[in-house]
Amino acid sequence: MTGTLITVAPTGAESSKTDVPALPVTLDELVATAKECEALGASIVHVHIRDDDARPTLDQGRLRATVAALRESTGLIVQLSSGGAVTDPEADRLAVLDAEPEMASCTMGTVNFGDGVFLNRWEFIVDLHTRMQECGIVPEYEIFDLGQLTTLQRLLGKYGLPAGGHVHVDLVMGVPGGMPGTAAALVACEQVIRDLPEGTTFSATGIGRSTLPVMLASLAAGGHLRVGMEDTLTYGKGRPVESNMQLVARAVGFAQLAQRPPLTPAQARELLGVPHPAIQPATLGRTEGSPQ
Ligand code: KMH
Ligand code: ZN
Repeated sequence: MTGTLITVAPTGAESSKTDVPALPVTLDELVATAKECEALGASIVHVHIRDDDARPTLDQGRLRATVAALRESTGLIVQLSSGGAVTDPEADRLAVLDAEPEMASCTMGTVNFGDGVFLNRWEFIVDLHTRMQECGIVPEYEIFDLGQLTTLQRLLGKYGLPAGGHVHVDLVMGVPGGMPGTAAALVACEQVIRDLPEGTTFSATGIGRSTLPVMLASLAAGGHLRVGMEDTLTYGKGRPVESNMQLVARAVGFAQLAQRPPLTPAQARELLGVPHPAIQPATLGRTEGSPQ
């Protein structure tokens, strides 16, 4: 597979709508963003949701409605965040899986996260991994520091491969408290990823100003890309990001320059071992002029 998997992480749990008016926080905004990003070349959407006051929430009803709406309107792989916000309790984070996404994130360790702590105890990691195995949800293992790759190796050795049998890792680089967003750190991770099960793939995202070096390093090292306003709010020096689409379009451009064009959602499913969705996107099988 020579193409590039492009994940869009449009919202996150850290930025406020007041500070960042372009952040998609309502279901309508999220769905519209997802559709546009899919048209540009994204194949996965990494989802955090907000409540009526635009605050991060893991409300079960909203999560289910979000999964249904994204499936209805897009062909993207829907990946719910089980990380939530640093304040979310473990039980609520585990319950995210009850919303039956095709994928969910699964972080491999505790990390200082700016002024907060993103807590991921070993027992909780095991719970997430084994619940996802039971439910047939494909994990994306989130890695904030080098040693978390060794934790993943231990997890897979003790509890076996994830649903779908394929291991996919996302390097989240440049979080204040985690590994730096540099080419050197990415290469160090890539060396350890070689010790994971054969065929393991990785994507990478650089927080803030590390977005460009991480994107370029990932493409050069054979990795995939995650971009979006969860991770980056500045497009260039003194230039706020206008939209998630702007970030996806830039990633698509770099991927094409690297001769590794974006994978379609169907190709991404094949790569990651994600089954085709039970509910077909509404656009499939629709002929021109048929009712919407
Ligand atoms: N919001 C961070 C505390 C994930 O989505 O799994 C955790 C996070 C990771 O964003
Ligand atoms: Zn996230």
